[in-house]
Amino acid sequence: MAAQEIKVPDIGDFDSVEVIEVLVSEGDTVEEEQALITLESDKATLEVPTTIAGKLTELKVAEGDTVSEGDVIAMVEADEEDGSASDDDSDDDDAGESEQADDASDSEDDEAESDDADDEPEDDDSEDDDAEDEDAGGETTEVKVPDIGDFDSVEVIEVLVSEGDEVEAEQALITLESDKATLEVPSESAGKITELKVKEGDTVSEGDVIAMLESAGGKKTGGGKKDKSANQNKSGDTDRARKSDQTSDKKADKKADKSDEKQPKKESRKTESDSTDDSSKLDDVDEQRFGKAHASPSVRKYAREIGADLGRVEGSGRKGRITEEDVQSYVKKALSQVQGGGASAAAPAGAGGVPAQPDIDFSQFGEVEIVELARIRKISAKAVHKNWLLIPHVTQFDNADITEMEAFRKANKEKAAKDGVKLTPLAFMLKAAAAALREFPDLNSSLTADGAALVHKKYCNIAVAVDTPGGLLMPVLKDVDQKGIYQLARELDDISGRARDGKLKGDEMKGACFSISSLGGVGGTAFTPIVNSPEVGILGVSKHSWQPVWNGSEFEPRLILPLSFSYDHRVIDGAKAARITGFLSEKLSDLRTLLL
Ligand code: CAO
Repeated sequence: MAAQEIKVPDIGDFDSVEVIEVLVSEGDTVEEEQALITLESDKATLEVPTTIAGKLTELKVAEGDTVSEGDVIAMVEADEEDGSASDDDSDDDDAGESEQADDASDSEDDEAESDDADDEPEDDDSEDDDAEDEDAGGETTEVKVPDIGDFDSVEVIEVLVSEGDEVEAEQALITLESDKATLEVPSESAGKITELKVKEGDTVSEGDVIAMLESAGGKKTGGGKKDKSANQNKSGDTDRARKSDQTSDKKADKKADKSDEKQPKKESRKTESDSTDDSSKLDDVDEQRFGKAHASPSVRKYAREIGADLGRVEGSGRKGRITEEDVQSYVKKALSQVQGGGASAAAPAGAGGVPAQPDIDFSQFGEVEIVELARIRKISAKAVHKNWLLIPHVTQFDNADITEMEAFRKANKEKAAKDGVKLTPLAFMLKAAAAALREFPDLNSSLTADGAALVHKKYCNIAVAVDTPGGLLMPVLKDVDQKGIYQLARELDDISGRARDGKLKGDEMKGACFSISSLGGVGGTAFTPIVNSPEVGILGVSKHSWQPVWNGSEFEPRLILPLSFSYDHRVIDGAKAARITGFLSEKLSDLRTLLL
């Protein structure tokens, strides 16, 4: 059987379009409607499908070539069973009965569609004529969908402008996406958008008015006129395209579907836009980012079907194009993250784009030993991962001059020890933190689950990070504001000791309003502690050191304590955070202020 030419169909108002991807190879068996190549202009990406099923015997184009309507891109030897059909395709007059029926339904469909078009847009057209006439003296014109090739009822996936926007000539106003193409509809001239006639989720066809444009330069050359000539051209082009294009059952099915949809055209538009509003469907998909992703229409369609956010997928194709395999491996990774448990399982919805931990066989590089994580470490790993992902963190650094505080502590340390109290700087910090929680009520709060309100707490419980052999624990000291420094030091010693010995009770780690993590006994100059949700702040304390401080006339040695205050930026602003650390610094620098 002789191979048949597969040509570039009517691709609308474009020519010399670049072949950016060849999706098949010579010798491949192809299905009818299977995309063979992807074309990309500066405004559109579209796929050229084969019109017949069979064996691809020759490819006539390569990536980087440019093609126009009618160019032969490949030779396909039709399958035996498809032979008659494809013969029919190549010669409409020979069309078999069933295809005639298809054609008939096509033409009925077309008629019905043009009726539809007549119902609404014809009025618009006459208005348009008026508008054009007025254009000679007036300024507002209709911006219409231009010749978009062999497509109609194409979905508006993005509206790129708003009413009142000033636009440049050629600026894209909306993005359309069919199962074969995505393309932008530009404004033909500069001006102001006075009215938008479409919204995301609507479907449009050639000639539909998408916006009203108040021309910037007075006279408008008339998108309408150009559209009209495009329309006239198109009727010929479209017929030709139909003949050389597919009259497959698939298409007939699609047409049938369309005619079903078509009846209540406005209603179906509404439904589509309603479904766009369905948050469960597109909850995690950033539509703007999705729209900008570099991917072919079929990959876009595929991503939409499976709910993958293309904007998060890394493209491995030429110039970073996203392939179907890229989408698959993105989804696979996201799923393995959720199903695999471990720290990632705690990731909240919407954090699905976090790459999964790769499973690496390190033994290929040298000897290794697998050590199971302790139970506490596993639990705290989940918690810190969740908090890290959920909370927008900022850390404010500051210093406190604790020269006097340390002198006071040291002077009382021995006496305290006789009373069985280990007096460390942390007890003073607990007291200063309690004062800050009282002074800044938002610091002693939690966001409600819907993020719409703050729960202000009237009690003052502070958790302290304790380094234990099994991992990090956060026992809670209750009612810190009501206790003296000795008592706090005693309780701290007791609770941290029991934490290390694994003797804490469950409720001793609950109900904290705020946390302190002190690495002062260990070392370091600063760090960024992670807030423990639902708390909104945590104070990190590093090792104090003697530093020269200018007192106005000379440098003086002062004992400086570094503070690292991490906070939830949804609740606390930067300025307030700086005030909080300033407050803490002041309290620690002069303990007498704690009495005020
Ligand atoms: N700068 C310098 N020295 C400090 C200090 C500071 N900021 N804070 C404490 N020290 C000193 C103490 O004074 C003590 O020395 P002396 O005995 O001479 O007085 C010594 O360091 C050891 O103190 P400590 O660690 O026993 O007691 P503490 O009250 O300071 O801390 C506890 C108790 C439970 C917080 C601590 O043992 C601990 O586990 N710290 C680790 C916390 C942690 O891992 N945080 C990171 C979590 S991830 O965010």
